[in-house]
Amino acid sequence: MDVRETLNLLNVAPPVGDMPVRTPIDGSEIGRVAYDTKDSLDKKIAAATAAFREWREVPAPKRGDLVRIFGNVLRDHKEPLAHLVSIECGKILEEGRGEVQEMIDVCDFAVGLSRQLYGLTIQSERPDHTMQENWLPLGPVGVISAFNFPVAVWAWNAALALVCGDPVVWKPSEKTPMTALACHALFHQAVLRYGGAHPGLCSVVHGARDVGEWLVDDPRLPLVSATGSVPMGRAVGPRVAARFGRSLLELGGNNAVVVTPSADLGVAMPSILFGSVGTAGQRCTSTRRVIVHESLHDQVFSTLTKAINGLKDRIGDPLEEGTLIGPLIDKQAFDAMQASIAATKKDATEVFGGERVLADKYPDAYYVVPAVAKMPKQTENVHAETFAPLTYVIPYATIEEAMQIHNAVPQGLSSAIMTTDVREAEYFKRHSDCGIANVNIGTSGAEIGGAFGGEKETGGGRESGSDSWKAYMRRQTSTTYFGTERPALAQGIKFEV
Ligand code: UN1
Repeated sequence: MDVRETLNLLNVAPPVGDMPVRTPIDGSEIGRVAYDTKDSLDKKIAAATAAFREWREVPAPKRGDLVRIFGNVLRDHKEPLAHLVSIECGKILEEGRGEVQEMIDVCDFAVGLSRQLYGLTIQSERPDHTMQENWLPLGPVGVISAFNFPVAVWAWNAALALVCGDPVVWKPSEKTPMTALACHALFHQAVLRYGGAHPGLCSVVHGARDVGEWLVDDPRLPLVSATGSVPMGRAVGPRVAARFGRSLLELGGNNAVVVTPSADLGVAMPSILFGSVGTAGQRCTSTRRVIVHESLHDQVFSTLTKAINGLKDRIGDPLEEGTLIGPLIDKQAFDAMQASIAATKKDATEVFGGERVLADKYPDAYYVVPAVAKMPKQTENVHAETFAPLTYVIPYATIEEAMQIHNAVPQGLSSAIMTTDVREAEYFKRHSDCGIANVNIGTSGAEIGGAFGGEKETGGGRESGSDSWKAYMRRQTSTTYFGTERPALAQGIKFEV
């Protein structure tokens, strides 16, 4: 784990400041950064506002050129950036690579969009009139991102915002500031190759909650895109709304896989395992619940726990080849997991795993055996998201009951059904209340091409693919009269003088 060398490869000067940054791999300090003050944030937002005045005038396909170059810079630096992601947030290197790949993919997607951003033509009710709907740049976008996808989620926002004509002011999680600096340095390289751009086009601000609040309250940011917990979203949403800003919220998930009697378990179990223990259960799309037909309850629980048992020696340093489960982000995450397990023990018939491992080797880091709880039914404890590997296996009798259990939680991000019965699959898609509903693949690991996000307490936002770009632009309806007579009024109104 050579942080300095990795930063060198990414052209990042080791940052200076007094706020320590720690790696969850062993809890050691890997550097220090300086937090922004109200004044430095104000200057960055002012620069973004100035950059907007220039950038909005650049034709969208030319804006796409910069994003294309950025995607290529990312391709050239995929390995060291993935390495830094692993070091800073603890996900295994392979998943770090996947995260950088998501950045590259969304850049490609945004480049294509830069020649689209289609509006509409609308038939007018009046003679010699045309009606159009145009999409125009919105303004500087504030992005608040979480530790668990420290670079991809910013890229989803930034690549789209940039082709839409919007500068970006990014506040990364205070747990992962170094990867943000690396992205910023790589973006700077892209700007140089592009031939220059306003320095306020992309900026990074560091800090804790207060910095986030200043950003959220700033009327110069017409859109705030925030990823994090439900309590965070509850704070952000109303504050942005109070100033009539727009927010795009990606909050908690409580994602379930429904396993029906017709499921092909050879297809189902690998997805359930990856969803439950991959990224040490720290994805917003992680599988938290397996709602399984009562005839398979014992079998699915024992297959899952046996698989996890077989992974015990694959828990460890995420940079090491062969590791499949890295550490939790910090002690707070570990304590929250232990508290959830203690509460679950009252409701569960059996709880597997959950214990801390490797404490001798890494006294300041938190590695755990993923936990699985066998539940006789879904209880109140299951309604809360625990951002750690803790999966509940819950039985159901009928598909209607499965969906009732499925939809009973307050979150609505991702869902999946394992079935070979087309009727069950279609019933599930129609009744899942989530933003994502998969068939025979798990809840996590979405591609960038689809709109990503969820309903209910997940916040309703959509990012990355499909028409998510519309959040980064403002819509304008435009009616033009090209006749020579007195123009007609709509609705046939006569106003004769
Ligand atoms: C997140 O956990 O915040 O679908 C994002 C997935 C990833 C993104 C997760 N593509 O699991």
